[in-house]
Amino acid sequence: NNNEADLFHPRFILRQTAEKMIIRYFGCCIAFFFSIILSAKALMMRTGMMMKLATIDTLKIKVLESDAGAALAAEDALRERGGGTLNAKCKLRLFDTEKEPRLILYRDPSYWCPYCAKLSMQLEEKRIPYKIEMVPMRSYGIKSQDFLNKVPGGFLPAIELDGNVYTESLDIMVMVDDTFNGPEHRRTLPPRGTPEFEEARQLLGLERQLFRSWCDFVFRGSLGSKRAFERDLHVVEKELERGGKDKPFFMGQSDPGIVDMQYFSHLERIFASVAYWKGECIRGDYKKYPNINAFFDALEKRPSYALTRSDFYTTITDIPPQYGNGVFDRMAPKQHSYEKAISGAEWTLPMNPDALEVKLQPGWEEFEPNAHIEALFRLVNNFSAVAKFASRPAGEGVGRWGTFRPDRSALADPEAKPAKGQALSDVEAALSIVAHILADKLEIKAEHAVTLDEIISDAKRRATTASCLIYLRDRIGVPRDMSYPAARALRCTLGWTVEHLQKKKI
Ligand SMILES: N[C@@H](CCC(=O)N[C@@H](CS)C(=O)NCC(=O)O)C(=O)O
Repeated sequence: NNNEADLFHPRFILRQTAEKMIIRYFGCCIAFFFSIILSAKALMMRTGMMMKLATIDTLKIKVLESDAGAALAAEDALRERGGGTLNAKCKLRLFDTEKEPRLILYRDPSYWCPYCAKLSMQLEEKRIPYKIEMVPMRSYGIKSQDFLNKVPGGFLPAIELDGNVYTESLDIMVMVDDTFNGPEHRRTLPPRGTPEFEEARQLLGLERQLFRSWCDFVFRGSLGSKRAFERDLHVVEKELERGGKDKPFFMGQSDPGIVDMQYFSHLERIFASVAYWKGECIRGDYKKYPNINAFFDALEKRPSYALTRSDFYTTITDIPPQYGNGVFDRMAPKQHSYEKAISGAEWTLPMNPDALEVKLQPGWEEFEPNAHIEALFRLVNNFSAVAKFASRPAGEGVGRWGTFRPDRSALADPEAKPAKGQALSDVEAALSIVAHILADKLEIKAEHAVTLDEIISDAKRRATTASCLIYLRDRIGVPRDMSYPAARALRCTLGWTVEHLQKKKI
């Protein structure tokens, strides 16, 4: 009796509605059932991918089990006792003696002071036992009253020899060469009154001239300054021609002397600044500057220099508080790409082995194979301090030191306080993922991402953690913290982790 009239019969409507409800109800149940199965499966998959994070202590043991990690630990242990090769953390250099050193070198903790670097190389090359006291340059912190009582002007470097304090690096180097003149200490300056001594004096003058024309070119950019700088650099290039391949140092020598020491630290700064601000490549251009490049190839093999050398990023960030900002040559065809490369455009994973940044800085090949181990070793052995340092943007005082003070480094926050609680533990968690990626030889695995997402899922916490990792990434200093290849491995890993945190949680 399904005629039209019945369709509006209340019982019919009721029956129809009940049937619909039953169908809907069962439909919902089935959908609900399947959705539970699917999400349980997804959860199981995610949980399966989630790493059971090894503790930092376990990673410490793991890194020590590798040959490269064990070698780093052994070298650090030697350094503690005054032996081993020089790096920025050394505080005692004994050169096989057991006597208390007569000399204390006061230098900046990061090798950012070029005058400290050259004096340090002389002490190493001459194998003079010495102690090292670290004193911050004014752009990075306040000097102790104790140091200011000794050196009222506060200038670095300074030395204390048998209790007397001396300043002015070149004067110190000459005095040191005269004082430590026995057979166990190679001479670094030709004897006075000889033509070689006169030649050395002239070359020292040429270095000052190059220094001035570099300052004029890079920091003032005055008219004609590029030509003047290049002219001086070519004179230096010509001077280095003398000894040929076997004797790549000034005055045709096979070992570096005071003249070489006077040159290298400013040349190092010249290479980085001219690439960054002017788009010109000097180190690495073997065609145009074969002798300057051969000089550095030889220098980089010397233990007195190998681990005190900086990278371009560190140099271009430590130069401005000392010298002012460079003037960009926007017309130079390569300036923009060099600037981008040096300031970290490619700091992410997977690492690009052909990155322009790497091409601009040759001579680190020895450190490249174990770069990830070196970075991991430094990170895990200093984990809690690194995490606290990185957490500063979530703590207090970041930016206060450098605000309205161009003479102070914008990257330094000597008075900043680390974060506590959640923000600090998030940074620790993110850094622990960074450590795992390094331990996995920089290979990104799904579990790295999933684990990070599980631990830090809240958008605000992710953004805060990302800002902390950026803070750390931009403050890794070469040679202070590690070699350039290790710093690059760590910067790239931090870069990837930041990018991941900045993506929305999936
Ligand atoms: N003519 C001096 C120059 C030394 C110099 O300029 N040192 C800078 C650092 S690169 C310095 O101590 N500046 C004060 C400071 O930063 O505290 C020398 O050769 O020793």
